[in-house]
Amino acid sequence: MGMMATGAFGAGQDRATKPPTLRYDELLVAFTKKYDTNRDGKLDELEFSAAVEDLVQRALIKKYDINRDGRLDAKERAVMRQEMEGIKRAVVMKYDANHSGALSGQEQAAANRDLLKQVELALPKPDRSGSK
Ligand SMILES: [Ca+2]
Ligand SMILES: [Ca+2]
Repeated sequence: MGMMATGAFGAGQDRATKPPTLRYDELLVAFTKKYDTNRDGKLDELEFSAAVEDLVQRALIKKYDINRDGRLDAKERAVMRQEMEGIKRAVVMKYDANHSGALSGQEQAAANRDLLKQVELALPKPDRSGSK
């Protein structure tokens, strides 16, 4: 579906400077830390959904912010909404296991999980040649 752009994690500040080179596991730790709202050291379903939502949000702004002012105005939103409708329909069709026409919590969770997988795939691979 191609909406998860690389660099979704680093969106925002430091656009001009070169992206910080984080190690993969450090990235995951930072990711968990950032979205672990109840501070139990791991991401539960709710925190995970919020994390995915945030990442998607950043990716969307990156993708649809045509005039690059950092936010989506009505026109940019309209373009986004149109495309999102199509994506949403495709996602529902794909993950709607019980064919209810909508995603239940469980189906949504499966969709989110796949989404995060895509994010991970977009990230630089962990360096296996290095020793530790
Ligand atoms: Ca937690
Ligand atoms: Ca804009």
